[in-house]
Amino acid sequence: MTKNEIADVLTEIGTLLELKGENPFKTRAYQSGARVLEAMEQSELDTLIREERLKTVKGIGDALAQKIGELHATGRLEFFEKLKASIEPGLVAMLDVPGLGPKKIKAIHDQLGVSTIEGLAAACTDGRVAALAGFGEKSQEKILAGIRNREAYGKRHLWWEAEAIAMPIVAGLRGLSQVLQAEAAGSLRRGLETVGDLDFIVAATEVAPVVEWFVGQPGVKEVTARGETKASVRFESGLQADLRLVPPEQFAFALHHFTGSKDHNVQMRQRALARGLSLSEWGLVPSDGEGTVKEKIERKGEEGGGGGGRDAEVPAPGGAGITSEAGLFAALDLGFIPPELREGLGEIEAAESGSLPELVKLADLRGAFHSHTTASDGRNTLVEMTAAAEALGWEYLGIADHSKSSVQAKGLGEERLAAQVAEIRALNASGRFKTHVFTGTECDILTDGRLDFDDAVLATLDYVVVSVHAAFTQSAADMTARIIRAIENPHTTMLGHVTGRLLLRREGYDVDFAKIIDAAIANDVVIELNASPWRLDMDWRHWRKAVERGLICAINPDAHETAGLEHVRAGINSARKGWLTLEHVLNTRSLEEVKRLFAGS
Ligand code: DGT
Ligand code: CA
Ligand code: CA
Ligand code: ZN
Repeated sequence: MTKNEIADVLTEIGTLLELKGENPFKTRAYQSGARVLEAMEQSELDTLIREERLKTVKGIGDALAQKIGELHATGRLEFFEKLKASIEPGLVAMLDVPGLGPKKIKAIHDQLGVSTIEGLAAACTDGRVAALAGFGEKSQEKILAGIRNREAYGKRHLWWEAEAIAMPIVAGLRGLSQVLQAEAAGSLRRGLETVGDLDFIVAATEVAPVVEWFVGQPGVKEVTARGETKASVRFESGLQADLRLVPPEQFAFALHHFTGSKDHNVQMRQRALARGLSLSEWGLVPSDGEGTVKEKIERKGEEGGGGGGRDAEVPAPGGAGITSEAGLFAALDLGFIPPELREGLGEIEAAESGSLPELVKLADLRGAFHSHTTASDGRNTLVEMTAAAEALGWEYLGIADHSKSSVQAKGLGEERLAAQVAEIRALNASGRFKTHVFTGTECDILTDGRLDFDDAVLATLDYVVVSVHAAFTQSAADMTARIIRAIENPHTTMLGHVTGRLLLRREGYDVDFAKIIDAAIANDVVIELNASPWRLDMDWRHWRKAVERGLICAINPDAHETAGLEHVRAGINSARKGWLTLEHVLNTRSLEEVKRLFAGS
């Protein structure tokens, strides 16, 4: 295990011990042990363990050193497994309810005997929670709202997490000897920020072994359907997946249909009808107005439309000669529409007139701004982050640690910021990495729209990201005015996470997007597309119109550890869904160009 993974386990142990009501010194030891690890470099930890010197580090005692060593070597810890098993799962689930920490959960459990989410909801509804010391009406309401949200949110999953489950399945399917083609379709393929369920489409020579393999995948908790051409499963995370098996001649049609979206499909079908054709998940056939679609498809099969069998269970394909989605689009006089654009928002018209955008792609990115280091709340050092950016082939990396008002995130004051700037300049001058590091800050936008640093301090930096991190409950008018005031500061380079939303956890604050976008354009301020899979903020639905008006986007990883730099993959999805091309995205530009831009602002 890496140091950050070990730190996660230690933090979780601390939480679970708190949930059990263990002695606070003990729980705190795990939490501070986690912080100590986070502040180290990986290589430092490796050395300390190899030389058996870990327990000499301040904040790490014998017991902790032994556990860290075990996790480092084996990736497992028996103590942790036993601890998890000793706690009722309902109590652990309660940790996900906003407003509930381990101490409160323990109080509820001890005093009301409640150990499930359902029991907790009931105890809130009949007022028992409010009656507990330290709770009250307000927190009872908040807990109940949190449970309701959890139910609504629980039906969807982050794209990032869904993709991590889907990728190995697609690879595994492709590796089966009976499989000719396999793809993940649905909202995952369209790059939507959250996914309801996974949809796999497979063309195979034989069905049974493929279904067998699919339902036997690790993490499958339940097989919810199992038929001749379809199987559905539910994974441990609650995510469900449909597998559909089709004969090879139908693959392109099934892939297109199950990629959706529904709105896109409806428009495609209308377009086909206008050409005297009937488009379905099985094929493209003449719609001669006689009989049902199925009969027509079968008739088409008899005419030899694609070599399909006459078995009534397996409709024969139409669309003779069409073997790819590109072929399908071409048959309807359309250019290939990338999956991300298939939302029924004008992509068919653009494909018809040949004006589809050449969408920005991962390989276009030459660097990124907005990453954190151990100086604030990041979990890798400046050097580690730079090495990771270099490994990605990036020409530049922007550091933007938190500013002093973000106390919880260890925000930097003026002195520490100056020290970091010096450290970055020295690193650049040393020539140790090919990647150039830009000095920056993620500067808090204070309640009234002023910035957390004086102009003279901001002037010492290459660039300035400004973000809201507190006082989320302002009215839309106040929040909009606050953000615009920050945009109007001459030192502001870009605006961070416009709404502060956390997908499936917290709605963003209410803002007037049009006003903020116009202010950004007027002040030459870039708006970030925060690529953290939990944020993807500003939302893709706003980007197309914004860049048409002249806004520039930065796809910002908001990385808090080296692995977080890869979040730009999620950002690219949203950028593509927002119709963005290379010209619209600041971090597709060369180092020299960005340097010039920053020098001029
Ligand atoms: P999700 O799973 O809620 O994130 O969204 P999708 O888009 O993956 O939706 P899903 O899994 O229900 O169905 C996959 C695709 O199948 C969907 O994008 C379009 C197609 N589809 C499903 N139901 C219908 C329908 O009633 N009409 C049409 N035209 N297409 C449908
Ligand atoms: Ca789906
Ligand atoms: Ca589905
Ligand atoms: Zn932030």
